[in-house]
Amino acid sequence: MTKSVFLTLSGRTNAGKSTLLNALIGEKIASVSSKPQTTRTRITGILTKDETQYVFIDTPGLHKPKTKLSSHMLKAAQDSAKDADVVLYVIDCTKKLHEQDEEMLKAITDRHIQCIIVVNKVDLLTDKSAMMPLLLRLENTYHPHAIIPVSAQTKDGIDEIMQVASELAQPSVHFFPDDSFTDQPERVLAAEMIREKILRLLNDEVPHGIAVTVEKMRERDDKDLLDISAVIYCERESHKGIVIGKGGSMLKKIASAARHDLEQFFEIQVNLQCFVKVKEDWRNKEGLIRSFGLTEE
Ligand SMILES: Nc1nc2c(ncn2[C@@H]2O[C@H](COP(=O)(O)OP(=O)(O)OP(=O)(O)O)[C@@H](O)[C@H]2O)c(=O)[nH]1
Ligand SMILES: [Mg+2]
Repeated sequence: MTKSVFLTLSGRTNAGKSTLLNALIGEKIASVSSKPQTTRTRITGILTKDETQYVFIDTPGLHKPKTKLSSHMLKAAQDSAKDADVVLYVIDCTKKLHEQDEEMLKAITDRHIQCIIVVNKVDLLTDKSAMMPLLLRLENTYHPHAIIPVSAQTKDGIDEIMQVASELAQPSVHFFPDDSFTDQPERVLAAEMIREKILRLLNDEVPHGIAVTVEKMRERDDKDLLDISAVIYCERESHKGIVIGKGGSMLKKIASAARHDLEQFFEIQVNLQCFVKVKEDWRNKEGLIRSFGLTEE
């Protein structure tokens, strides 16, 4: 008899949801960076172990929206958690509980959604007993199904999450092929890998105003080489200069870091070409947000 369970990762921006998704499924499919609001859309990670299929849904982090794009992101995050069967609510143990944490945990509890609270980044605590007051408070206020301290970075505690998840699986068909680990199209995965490098290499507002689309992705007939051509959209002319850098140096750095990841992921040599264009203030234009695939269907 086959089983399945859908688990939605929810929590504040930067709590480590995408790092956790990658750790859970053992493949790097979601972008991770130290900048807030890294994840922009729902990302599905799939893991099939024996008879059970686990479907993890990564969502944009909870934040205070400042643009139309970030309002869409917040809505996607809130709707996903409220529609979930099981929520993995991720908290950064080095931060104070935020009012958005409290609001979301209350909404989840009120809806009787199964909730596993994942207290992340425990590797940063020298004294583990320092998180006891937080754990007690969470237990007493929200009575979650489980509270699991983990480090998504060192993978400490991942087995415990899988154990609890397996107990929540219900008899059902598998909704995805057993050998797939995401439903993201390859072009979207490739574009996200490039965007992640921009988030990591650039600062201030520049990386948040970037969208990346992959226009072409084709394997050569005559050799083992994958040609990828991507467009990096900036929201201002001045940002375009920053992305390109002096004599093209920044764009070279971005492309070379992205190529390294793409080659590892697709297990083939990659020829990556990146072009930089400007779409003035696109994060506040509904049509452009939609054209980049950043709205919920
Ligand atoms: N030390 C430590 N750092 C972590 C851990 N998990 C994530 N991080 C770091 O925290 C930062 C944010 O991680 P993400 O996985 O991008 O966080 P997120 O919750 O997906 O963020 P949004 O997509 O913005 O909602 C990155 O710099 C990660 O490397 C952890 O267990 N320990
Ligand atoms: Mg994320």
